[in-house]
Amino acid sequence: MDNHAAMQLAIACARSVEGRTSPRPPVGAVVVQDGTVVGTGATSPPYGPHAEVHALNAAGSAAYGADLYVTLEPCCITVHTPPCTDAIIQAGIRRVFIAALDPNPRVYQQGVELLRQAGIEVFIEVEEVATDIIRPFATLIKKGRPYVTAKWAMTLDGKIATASGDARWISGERSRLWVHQLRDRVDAIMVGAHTALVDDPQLTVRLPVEEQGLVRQPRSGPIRVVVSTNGELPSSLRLLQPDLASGTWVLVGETCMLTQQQVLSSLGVTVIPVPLNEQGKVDIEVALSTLAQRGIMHLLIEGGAQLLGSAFRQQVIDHVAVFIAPKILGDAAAPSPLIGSSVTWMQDATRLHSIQSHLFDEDILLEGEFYH
Ligand code: AOF
Ligand code: ZN
Repeated sequence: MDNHAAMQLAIACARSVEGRTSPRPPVGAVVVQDGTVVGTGATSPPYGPHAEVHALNAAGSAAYGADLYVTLEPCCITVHTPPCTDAIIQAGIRRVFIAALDPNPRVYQQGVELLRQAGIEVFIEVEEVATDIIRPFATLIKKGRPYVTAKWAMTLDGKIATASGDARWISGERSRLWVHQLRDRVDAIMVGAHTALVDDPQLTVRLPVEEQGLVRQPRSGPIRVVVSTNGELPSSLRLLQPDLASGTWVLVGETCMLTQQQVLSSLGVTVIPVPLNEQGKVDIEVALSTLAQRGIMHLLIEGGAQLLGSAFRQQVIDHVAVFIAPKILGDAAAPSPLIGSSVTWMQDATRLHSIQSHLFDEDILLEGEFYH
């Protein structure tokens, strides 16, 4: 196995635990002795061993004199587990290949330095994918809020539903499968109260085994989050049914009637009161830091227009994934994906960067990052 293949395997290990490690970064590690893989590992859910420790344990004595490929700079601190740098040194690893430095200021470059001081050769070969995988962790640690992906599907004329609210389905089956793969990588999925009412979504991951594309460690699924300032949600909603309710959080305004909060709690959902913004709605920035404190590292916002609009205005959307379906509604009354900002000149429009596009049958998926 060559360098490149070994790092790709480490990346696949990291990917297998995306959405399963929060608030820790998902990391993959591979130990290679004489061109043969002798151990692999991925970060455990909090607070089991880190990826490197799993890989070294799997390799056992074969780790002595071997190379370690790791998607993130090994940690050199004790938070919940002992430093990986110690384990690497003790195992007698000869060379370490790293695909991304740790954005945690307590580790950044210091993990590398410690390994070098111990006489280990360290190669930092930054891989874009490895950087992408740790973006949610980097956002959490630097900004104290989750990394936010906004996703929507729209027609060629930029509509997300008909004027009557019908949105099933704008995009095709293949696109919708991709959305379930995305849901499988995030910690929580958020919608506004209006979307919860009109669409009555489940916000669960539904993936046929053959479509998973990659082996993932099992988990109970992403947390479902509904933002509802007044907390008035009918108990008939699918998100509030007993099978889903225990994993559903409702962010209500601090002004939400206590009796209303009790109604929701009695259904089994977690009710989280959040201060209001100047418009008298749940303040999205405060909501996000509350979610971060509860361990949400990657949040997917699936609509609607009001919620996405306020997230956009607060500049908390990091990543956008938009499906464009080859359909036209042509109705001025049909809703747009995101509302509430006005820009006079095209040159002032907010632009995405790092654009990627894919074709899923007849739909285009456009993805990108915002500058900030
Ligand atoms: C690694 N390998 O698999 C992960 C790392 O004790 P914790 O889990 O809170 O982790 C402390 C820090 O270790 C964490 O903030 C991050 O910088 C790094 N995570 N490091 O060597 C891993 N998950
Ligand atoms: Zn570690």
